[in-house]
Amino acid sequence: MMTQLPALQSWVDQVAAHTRPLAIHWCTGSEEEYQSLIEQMLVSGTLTTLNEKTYPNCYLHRSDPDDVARVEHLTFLCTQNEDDAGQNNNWMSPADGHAKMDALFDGCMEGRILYVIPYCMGPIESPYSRCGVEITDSPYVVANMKLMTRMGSAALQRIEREGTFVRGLHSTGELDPERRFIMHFPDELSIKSYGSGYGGNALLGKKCHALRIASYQAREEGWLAEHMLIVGLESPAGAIHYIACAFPSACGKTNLAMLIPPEELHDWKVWTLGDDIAWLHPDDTGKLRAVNPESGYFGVVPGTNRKTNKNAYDMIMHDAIFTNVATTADNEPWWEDKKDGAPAFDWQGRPYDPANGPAAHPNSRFTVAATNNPSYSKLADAPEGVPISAIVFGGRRKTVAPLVFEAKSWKHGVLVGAGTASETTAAMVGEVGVIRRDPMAMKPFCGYNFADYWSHWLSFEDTVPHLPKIFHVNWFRQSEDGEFLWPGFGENLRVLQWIIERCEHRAGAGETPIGFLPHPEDIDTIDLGISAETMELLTSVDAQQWRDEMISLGKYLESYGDRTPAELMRQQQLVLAALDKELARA
Ligand code: GTP
Ligand code: SPV
Ligand code: MN
Repeated sequence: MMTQLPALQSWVDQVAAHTRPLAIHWCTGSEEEYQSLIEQMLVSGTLTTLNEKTYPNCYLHRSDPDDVARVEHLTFLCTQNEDDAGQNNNWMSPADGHAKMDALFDGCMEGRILYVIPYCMGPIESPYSRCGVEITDSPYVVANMKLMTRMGSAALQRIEREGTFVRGLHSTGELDPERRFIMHFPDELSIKSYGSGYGGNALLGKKCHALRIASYQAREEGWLAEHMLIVGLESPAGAIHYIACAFPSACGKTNLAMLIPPEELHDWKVWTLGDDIAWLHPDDTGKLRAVNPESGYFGVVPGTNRKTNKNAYDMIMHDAIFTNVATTADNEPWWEDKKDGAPAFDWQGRPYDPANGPAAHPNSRFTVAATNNPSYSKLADAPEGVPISAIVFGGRRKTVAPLVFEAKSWKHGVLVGAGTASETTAAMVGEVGVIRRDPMAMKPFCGYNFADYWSHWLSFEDTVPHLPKIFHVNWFRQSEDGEFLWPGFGENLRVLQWIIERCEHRAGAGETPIGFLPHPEDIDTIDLGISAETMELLTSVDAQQWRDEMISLGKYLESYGDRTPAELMRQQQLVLAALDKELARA
């Protein structure tokens, strides 16, 4: 008996009988365990060392070239009733899902070690936290889970105390894209993932548990599990506001969560709580509070440099795992826009040749513990989380969406979130740069029907008296020749300052059909070198273009059928009517 919890022991025994591993290892989460896994992976070739002088304790993993991103087309939700999964998910019946996965798992761990990873998503002592156990045959997954989550003995103790846990079963299998599935059984609190070693497909505590399963539970229990960063912004006067921002994959969460104030705003301080996932709970003072279920980052590498984000650049110079980056002649990791060094070998280990495409894979990733981040908030471990002043939605839009606007109300804010659209990125398998609807940045991650999800969001107005204000941002507006019009990164604090001042009822804005927009002068652009025309463009909206946007959004919302909340359609109609009025006047 490795655990005092019979349900856990018997599940592990059952899985072992089915997958037939060479041995079973129960993870404790200790440093020694981490180091011995690293040693073992260096021997097997799963990892290689990087330059030990400049990148101490950093390792490179080169994945199978066909296993570099999330696979949304192979990710399923298995509920009794297909409608409960909604058209936002691929669906299979639980019986079929189990049958398919059980056939794949049969004997799949022969010759491999089965690792049992008890983990706690959220601070170990927090009532908001939830535990799980991942079984995997991948030491790379164990090492990543160690950096990213609170895993090991303390989590096991909590699991034994509580008796319930999410069961995640994972095997890298043969990495055959034809035999690769990620299945969720929310009613059973279980996950089965086969055939991929990539982050979101394999680190089951992250997207599978903390978003898909957790969102399903959150709906039943009256909270929200969201694809959001959490950051604390401390003004020169010493007031701290916490905000939670939902941007789709590879659209700037990690960077915003670790923002470094520009010179003009150097007396602001920024504290990172989380860079990818937020669990939002109503508290007994009538506010929404957030905890980050994770304790590390699995972040996009390309684009990280001393100028865009020095903290992120420094954070990944020690005690990090790199996946699918290139290397220099000095064996340092290299990636596009690093602005330092030059690639000698590409992400597949071939001598670098531009004819083969980018040196680092566009979705190459770093894994680090959050404690590597110099701006990691002391409150990240606070059981009670932090109160949220504003929720910010956003996406990657070359055109149409202005730099920032504020929703008129909570209900309108839910429409704004539901209407978020963004250009696809390399974080998922598929074409890049195609605009798609990504409501609340949860398209790949909502564990139930989006129509029910919007109703759930709307319901908070009845139960939480002091809800955050809702905003929408777009850092990615481009000129006709493809240049970003807004400098982004640290300069985004200028927009966040306006958001906070709106929360404090101090900043100016103009009311428009789409919400409150800042006038150009409401945003501090001192020393930014941005032209008046550009600011005018970024802080205005083309009524005709937004009307088209609203029409297409209306069709999208209606495509969810009877379940779409009438209130959401009403909000869409209100915006449309206001736009029509404005267009008639013009
Ligand atoms: P996931 O981990 O996939 O959920 O992504 P994320 O939302 O955390 O994205 P991240 O911050 O890693 O940024 C993704 C890419 O966008 C990187 O290449 C960044 O350099 C780039 N990026 C981030 N913020 C900005 C910005 O404000 N402006 C511009 N132009 N690019 C940005
Ligand atoms: C994302 O794709 O949104 C990520 C990376 O944060 S992964 O964990 O692989 O999903
Ligand atoms: Mn993400």
